[in-house]
Amino acid sequence: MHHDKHRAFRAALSSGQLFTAMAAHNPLVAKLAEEAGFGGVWASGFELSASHAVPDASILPMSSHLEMCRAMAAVLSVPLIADVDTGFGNAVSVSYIVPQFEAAGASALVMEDKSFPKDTSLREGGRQELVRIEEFQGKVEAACAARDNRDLCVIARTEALIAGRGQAEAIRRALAYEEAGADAILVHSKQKTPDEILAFVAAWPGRAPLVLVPTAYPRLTERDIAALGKVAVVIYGNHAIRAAVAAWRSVFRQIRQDGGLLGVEPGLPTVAEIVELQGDAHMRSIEQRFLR
Ligand code: SPV
Ligand code: MG
Repeated sequence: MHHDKHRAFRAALSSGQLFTAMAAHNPLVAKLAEEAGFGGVWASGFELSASHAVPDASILPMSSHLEMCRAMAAVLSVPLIADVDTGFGNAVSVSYIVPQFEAAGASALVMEDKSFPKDTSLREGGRQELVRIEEFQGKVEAACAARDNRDLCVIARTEALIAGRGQAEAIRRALAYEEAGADAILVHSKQKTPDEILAFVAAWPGRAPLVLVPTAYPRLTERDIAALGKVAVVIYGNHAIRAAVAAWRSVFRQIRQDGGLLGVEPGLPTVAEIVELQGDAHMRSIEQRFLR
């Protein structure tokens, strides 16, 4: 059912064209991202945690991440990139979770080299502890060995820059993860300018394509990233939940201010639009065929 999407994502890694993925945390948001023309969807742990009003710090169980992925992949015809955080434990844990995310329909998995339980990357003063390089190589190898479909991509994410360990350590780690079999390397930075990431990309001596998450340095555009040549994927990490929070706050505030609904009505999608997004046409066709 998901094989075409897996093939499409694997092909995108070496296509020479930048693949774009928008964050989502539920199937409706995922469908809207596809509708807007993103190449794929990022099943963001940050967004999932935020949507439960808890920190992105290994607090929600793996089953919540898995169910989000299953539900989103079920409505998508573009690839889903699953954020599996640290792999929810060690290489043994990874060996057991990879088949589950594969069965859920993920076309790629992103696993980061932080220790479990993790803290979120972009928070000021976060607890950023990295596991040993050899330990994470074992986790990458375990992920690659545990997949059934060879087109399922394993993306190793280094948090060396996030942890303040510098470019040399980030490159050392990324090369070690490539050697362990990673199909691509995600390198994350929380610097407010693109300089740190641009320096990493320029210095990257590996063959594996790179993945960037430009949340902290939004001035770097897709055109800039494509021109770098070594980056295959850009992930927009948290813009769905931030857009939603802005919209919810504004509409709720206005209804309280006005003491009624008339003021917000013109700016909202109609109920009919939401019904359509629910897949109403499909249910109507079932009704016609089978309800007697
Ligand atoms: C996420 O969206 O869950 C990510 C990206 O992992 S970040 O929050 O920037 O670490
Ligand atoms: Mg995450």
